[in-house]
Amino acid sequence: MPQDRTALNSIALNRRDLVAAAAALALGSVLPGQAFAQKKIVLGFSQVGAESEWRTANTESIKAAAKDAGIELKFSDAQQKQENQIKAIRAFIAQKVDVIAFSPVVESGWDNVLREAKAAKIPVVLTDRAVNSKDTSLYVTFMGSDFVEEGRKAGRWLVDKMKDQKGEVRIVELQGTVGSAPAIDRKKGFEEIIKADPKFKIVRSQTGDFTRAKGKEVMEAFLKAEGKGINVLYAHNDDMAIGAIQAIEEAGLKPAKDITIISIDAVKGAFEAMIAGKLNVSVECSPLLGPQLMTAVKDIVAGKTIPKRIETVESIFPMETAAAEFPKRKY
Ligand code: GZL
Repeated sequence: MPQDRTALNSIALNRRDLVAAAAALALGSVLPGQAFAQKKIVLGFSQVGAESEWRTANTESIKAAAKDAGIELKFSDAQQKQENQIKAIRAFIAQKVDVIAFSPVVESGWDNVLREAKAAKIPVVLTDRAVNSKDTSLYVTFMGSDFVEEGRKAGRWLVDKMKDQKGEVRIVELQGTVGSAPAIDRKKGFEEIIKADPKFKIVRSQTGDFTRAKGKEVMEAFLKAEGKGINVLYAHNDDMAIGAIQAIEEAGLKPAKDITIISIDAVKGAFEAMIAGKLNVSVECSPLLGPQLMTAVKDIVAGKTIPKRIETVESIFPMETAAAEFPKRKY
């Protein structure tokens, strides 16, 4: 009577399993279905808010990249308030996350909470925006754009556009959030370039807080004060430029023709405005930091050394290139 084949098979299977498991362990690999529980990395992320198209794309990039990387993401939206970010960071410390990352809404006021993270031995990554702390041991790396260079790119484009302009070039400026790194640095880079020629004059400059609504409101005030005396609008982001375009049209003027408009981010709304002939140029500021952040988080947890500064490479898009570029855009 042939022995019970099923029983024979199951013994063979078990033996084979044992050999395979031993080999897998020896090789450091893990068999499907026998994955040994590896603790998931937990990342606490405090986001500025949801103030602009750029921020939305940045949040989407971080959430998608965490999922792809198998990292557990604890995400907090600070609604553009520093006190909410500080609260979130303290909560991450209490939860003993593996790494904390955040985009600081403003440059200053972070030393105390970052010292608390350091005391708790939780590494911190700055994404998108920097802090102005003198103690650079309070964070492992700062990854994001060079905002001063973005401002220089905007200035160089304007100087070239106006090279044959003889008279005064009167500029109004919509600044980003007061005290934020992008607002401080984009102003600095732009002024560094235009100061070479005294014909360029910034006649009005005020914050629009990176939002469409505030950008429109402030541009309405500029138009009321300056009438037809505005030649150029320099907006620190596309959302404020798009709000300002509405105000310019409601004032009976032609955006990008009566008033040359320069902005920064190069989000979808900017390409749509350029294709419609209402925005002259947008300097790229990529929000797609998610994959780089997750790589850095994994490297930090693995004990690897990472550069103190990881800079995103970016371009500039004048309206003449917008239609061709738009289909290729990822945000
Ligand atoms: C820049 C980012 C800025 C964007 C704005 O990296 O911090 O914040 O330019 C966003 O659109 O609100």
